[in-house]
Amino acid sequence: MKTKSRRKSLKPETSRICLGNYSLQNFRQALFNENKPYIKRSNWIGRMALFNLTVLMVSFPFALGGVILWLVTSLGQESWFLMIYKVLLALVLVSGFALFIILFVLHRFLVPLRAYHYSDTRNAKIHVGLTAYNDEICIADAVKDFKQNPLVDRVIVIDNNSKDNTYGAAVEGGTDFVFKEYNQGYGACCMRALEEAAHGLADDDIVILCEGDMTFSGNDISKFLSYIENCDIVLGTRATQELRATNTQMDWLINPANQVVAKMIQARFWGTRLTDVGCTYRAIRVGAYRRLKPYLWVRGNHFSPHMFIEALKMRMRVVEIPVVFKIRSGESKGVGSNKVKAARVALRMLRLLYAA
Ligand SMILES: Nc1nc2c(ncn2[C@@H]2O[C@H](COP(=O)(O)OP(=O)(O)OP(=O)(O)O)[C@@H](O)[C@H]2O)c(=O)[nH]1
Ligand SMILES: [Mg+2]
Repeated sequence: MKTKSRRKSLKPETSRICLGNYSLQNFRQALFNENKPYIKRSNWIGRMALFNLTVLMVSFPFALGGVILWLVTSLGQESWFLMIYKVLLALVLVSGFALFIILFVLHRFLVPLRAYHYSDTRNAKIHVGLTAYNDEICIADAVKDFKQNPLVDRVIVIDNNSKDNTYGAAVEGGTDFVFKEYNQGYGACCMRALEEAAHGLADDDIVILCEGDMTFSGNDISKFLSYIENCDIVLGTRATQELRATNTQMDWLINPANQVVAKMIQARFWGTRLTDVGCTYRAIRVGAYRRLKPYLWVRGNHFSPHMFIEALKMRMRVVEIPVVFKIRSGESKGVGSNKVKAARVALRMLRLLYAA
């Protein structure tokens, strides 16, 4: 029989929340209800911030272009040019100032900060859900990588209509369950992985979502656990260069593009630091997943930000941590190899953000 090693809590005893006669679940519900009146207000303030950031991002390059034209051509003598230039300059100054006021004054005084929260994870069960699509070449190694971690109770693989022997390879790798997901798409596969991994778990248990392509490391689970003591969702970020192999999909274009979209989401949901929008590797408390589940619907490649945008709309505590990111084994089906596909996915992510 498998024995699970006991993790040492990283927090001193004094930092525990005293629950008295209340269950942890009641306490969580109380925190959620406490946030409820501010959900609407923080969403409106966030939309105003995003609007001003958009105006700033669009007008700034034009204003810069205007300065260059003014310096190197004789357009500075034309009254129509000066008029356009003044409008652009006004847009930059007004939107920049408004953004500053919204984020650092309005937000600070109209939306209360989320209270510090701690809940023990020592007795939490941990189930890992791995996505797989024609990943015969790597899924067995990915399963073994997570199974070798003594903190993990169960590894589940979701086979998304693979044409190769992904199913057999997952079984060979020692997975506890393999499920077939017939709705095609990265998002559909992730949603099924979350659902199957959460099955039979209590609200305080933890589900880890990851890709079965060996880009991530099973050893990183302890990092997620250190932070999930204090929040509902821990997202991985692949933006930390020191933890990333060279020649991964996070190249000269994907990495900065990810960071720009992440910062736009950060402005919209001020208070949560974000640097990556496409990292599948994440941990979520099962209770938080159950609250979030009715709002998850994206089946495509833009599922990753969709999940945390919905969580942030509900004012869940979301923390991002650096994770190891390696070169993919096997063929890339996502944005890794195709910049046109990457641009399409980025536009869908932005559409989600503006609709939020
Ligand atoms: N793209 C894609 N991925 C799917 C699908 N169904 C499941 N997946 C899984 O979702 C994960 C993401 O796909 P990847 O091919 O790794 O794409 P990526 O992560 O954007 O890029 P690379 O890691 O560089 O290949 C992998 O684990 C896939 O096996 C699907 O229909 N399309
Ligand atoms: Mg991948």
